[in-house]
Amino acid sequence: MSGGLYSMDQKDFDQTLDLTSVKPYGDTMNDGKTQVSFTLPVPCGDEAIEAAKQLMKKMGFENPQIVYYKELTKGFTFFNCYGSTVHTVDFTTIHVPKVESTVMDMNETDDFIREHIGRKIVVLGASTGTDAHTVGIDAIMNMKGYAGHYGIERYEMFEALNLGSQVPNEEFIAKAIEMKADVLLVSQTVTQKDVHIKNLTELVEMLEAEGLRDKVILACGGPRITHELAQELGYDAGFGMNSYADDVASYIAQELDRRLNK
Ligand code: B12
Repeated sequence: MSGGLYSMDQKDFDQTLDLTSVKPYGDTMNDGKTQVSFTLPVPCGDEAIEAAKQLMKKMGFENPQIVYYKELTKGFTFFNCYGSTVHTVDFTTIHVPKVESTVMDMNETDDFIREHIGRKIVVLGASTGTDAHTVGIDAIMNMKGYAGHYGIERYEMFEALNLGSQVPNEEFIAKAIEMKADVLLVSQTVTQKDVHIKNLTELVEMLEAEGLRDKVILACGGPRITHELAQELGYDAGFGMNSYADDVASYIAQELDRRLNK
């Protein structure tokens, strides 16, 4: 994203900004000021503070300051640190793959489906595998909605079922077959030891084995999911933090239209 709005607004703001070598901003442009927090598995004390400072320097921070530290439990110390990073990035060369669709509100999406699909779209959602987090998938599907955005259950032109959390992939697929689902929505929150990768990949492999993969729109979401990762794992789309039902509902409607009518 080079030029355009950014350079105009920012030029008025500060003449010293160079989008080809951007670094964090604290008090003055290009000061690199950054806040970092971490825990070291060492006893709380002067040696721990010195270790944290040395680490900050190795991470590329000049003038490291430990502004807060506290023993978490015996043998573990938590730190808040400030420092000035020496590193920069070239903002003008950044390209992030994103879901390509026009975001519409609930009524616009319902109208779009009536006009282009002519029937309700069947959506099945769940937080799958061992993942116990329900709030993300609820935010997308729940009738009451989330942060002012009604969930997919509220839309007139979706028939939606949310199976909740810890749904095994076998059960998820069996329900999808029973409902003749057009769309499968998978939520994954826990990413420790890459458990999400294993689970998301397993679902794709099972759908392929059942001959179902090409018959559904398959999307996943979660705080550490990106569209790029989702596509790498064999999904049609991925939605990360700050995504809402409007985003995914618009995408589903337009993607199904592309598949059925183009
Ligand atoms: C609430 C919570 C819990 C609750 C969950 C209750 C429930 N019913 O959901 C409980 C206490 C059960 C819990 C348990 C655990 N938790 Co927890 N939990 C959280 C917490 C505090 C909030 C999560 C949340 O609700 N976010 C709000 C929702 C709205 O945001 P979201 O999920 O990101 O969803 C949005 C987007 O991501 C996206 N989205 C999400 N899903 C989908 C799906 C689709 C299809 C689409 C389109 C979009 C989409 O849209 C949503 C709206 O914008 C987070 C920390 C945090 N502050 O985030 C930790 C956190 C997620 N938990 C964590 C962990 C480690 C666990 C446990 C493993 C802890 C343990 N050792 O037992 C267990 C997991 C057990 C299991 N088997 O899964 C870690 C995960 C770390 C990691 N990288 O893996 C976190 C980050 C805490 C931390 N800092 O360590 N947890």
